[in-house]
Amino acid sequence: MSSPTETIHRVLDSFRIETPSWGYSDTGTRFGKFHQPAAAIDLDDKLADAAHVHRLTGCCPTVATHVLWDFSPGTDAAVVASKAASLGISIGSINPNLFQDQIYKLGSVGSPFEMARDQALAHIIDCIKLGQVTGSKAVSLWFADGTNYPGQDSIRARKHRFEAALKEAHGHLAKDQILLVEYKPFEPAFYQTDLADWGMSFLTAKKAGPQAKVLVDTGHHYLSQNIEQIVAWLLDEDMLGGFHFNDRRYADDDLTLGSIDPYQIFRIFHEIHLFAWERGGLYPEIEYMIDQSHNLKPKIEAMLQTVCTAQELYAKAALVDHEALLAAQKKGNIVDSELCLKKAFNTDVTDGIAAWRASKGLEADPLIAHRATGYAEKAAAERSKRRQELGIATEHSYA
Ligand code: AOS
Ligand code: ZN
Ligand code: ZN
Repeated sequence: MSSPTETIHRVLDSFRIETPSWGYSDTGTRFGKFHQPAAAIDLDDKLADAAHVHRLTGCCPTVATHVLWDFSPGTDAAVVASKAASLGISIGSINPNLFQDQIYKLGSVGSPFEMARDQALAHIIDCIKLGQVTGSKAVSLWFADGTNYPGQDSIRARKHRFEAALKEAHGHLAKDQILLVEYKPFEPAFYQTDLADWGMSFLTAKKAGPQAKVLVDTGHHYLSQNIEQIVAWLLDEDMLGGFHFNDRRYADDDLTLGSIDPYQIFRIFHEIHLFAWERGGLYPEIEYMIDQSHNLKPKIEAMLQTVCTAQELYAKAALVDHEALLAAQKKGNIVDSELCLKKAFNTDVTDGIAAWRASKGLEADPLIAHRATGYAEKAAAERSKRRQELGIATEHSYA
């Protein structure tokens, strides 16, 4: 068995996590938005921030983009891709927007209106093409579709509309592209959501075609749901496509990963490491992505905190002694089995991760390194000025 330091080194070498463009800009709740001086204003700012995070962490080479918020009809995707490349990153998952246009009032591909369904499908196909131009692997689908009242629409008819649209979309994928199908139990639909849980995403993805997989957003479950069991089942069925990482206390809170329940994320990672160990160290291809809105925390600090937490929990989960676990399970020794997990979770991996960072020429602590660069202060000064010139609302001054 390799030493903890070697294990940490090995697993972190192949661990990549994608940051979301929307995590760098001002976002809010449905009650309002609080502005931050250093928040990104446009796509150039978002790319610069994502590149800065990658420079400090060495494990965030791609940035997820949102079509509409990042790419408008006039945007030249090839230019965006080369801008990203010049900064040392690339465009990651493409996220279509199937929920903001007025036409989507009753849904997108699930809408009873053919006009809305056609527009939604055309938009998904455009996003697939955009992915081909930018060299992105994943087109990540989240649907706000659903109904608010019993009887509003036929649940089965909506299911069929989804199946038809995703099958059609799948036909447009290039060989190296994947379609990720996300689920969410409620919000904005409050009676019935068309893709409400992993089973619905699973069946819809299966019917769409072999390049479609399920995306697990850690905030998209009912309270107390066992997410690692879902992960284990999806792994076993070769249907786990990726994650949207965040944490939650109540609903889809989009809080910092591990801020509420780090053991939950550890248990998810444990299922992945165990799966790979059983296959002789062969890890499945999984897109690890962050989906958070940093409404109150400084954006870049929140992103760095998230990435570091993900690395820490991924490293800890890799330290589970799988042989000892298997032996304890075979004997029916519940306490020893559980202790295998607890022991790994309680291991301090700070030095091991710092050693990994040093071997990559990175500072031991990306957050401290970020603060030392003065990047946020410079961005705040420049972006505040630009906001004023553009007439965009700015933060409240308590002074
Ligand atoms: C919405 O709740 C989902 O988590 C989406 O994945 C995500 O927040 C969205 O795609 C960003 O627009
Ligand atoms: Zn999500
Ligand atoms: Zn969400």
